[in-house]
Amino acid sequence: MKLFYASGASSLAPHILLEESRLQYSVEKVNLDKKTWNGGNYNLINPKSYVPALQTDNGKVLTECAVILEYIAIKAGNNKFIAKYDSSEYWQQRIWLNYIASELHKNFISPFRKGNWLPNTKESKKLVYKRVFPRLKFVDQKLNKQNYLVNNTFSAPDTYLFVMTNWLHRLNFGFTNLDNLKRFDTKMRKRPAVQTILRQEGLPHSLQDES
Ligand SMILES: N[C@@H](CCC(=O)N[C@@H](CS)C(=O)NCC(=O)O)C(=O)O
Repeated sequence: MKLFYASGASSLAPHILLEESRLQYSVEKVNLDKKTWNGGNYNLINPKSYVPALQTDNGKVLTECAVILEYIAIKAGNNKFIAKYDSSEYWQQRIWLNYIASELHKNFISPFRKGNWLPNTKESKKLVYKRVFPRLKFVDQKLNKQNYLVNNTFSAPDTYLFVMTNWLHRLNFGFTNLDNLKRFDTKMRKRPAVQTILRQEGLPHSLQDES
């Protein structure tokens, strides 16, 4: 499997899950400004023009972070990162994947930027915080007395949620009134796979704070 990623972008979630899974994989860095990668035009890989994209072993290209995470989790086997299809845990995990994709991920994106980018001005940051805070607060309440989203056990959606808490750091939003999320973020950062991938990806691709 080959993951197309940009440092610190949502592709961080499948990158971490691949590392956790111990499946064989390689990565290709994408330049989101130029839409290029080592092999040329990135839009030929993903015409949607964003990361993540995952090229499977049979050459298919999968897109959409939540779907890629489920695919990796299924490939990893043993229901370790995604529960058995149709179990109540499975549906809870699917609900979280979808919630993070539609209610959090996209709300972190500023309408004032070209492309799907995090906000970069004081005004746009304010607006984004206003939109993400109530949704983050909901997650925070669900994490009360829980280390991870479903059954207190690490699974695929936790990697996606970690991208969101990582963005809280990146945007200097902090964790005021989000104590459980802060605990989650700290816990995730202790996982060896998370440490390895954060080190490998290095500085985020786009955060040039112009405020
Ligand atoms: N719906 C997509 C959104 C992916 C997305 O927004 N990716 C951002 C990085 S987090 C990106 O590549 N933006 C580049 C651009 O739009 O130019 C998903 O869930 O995977």
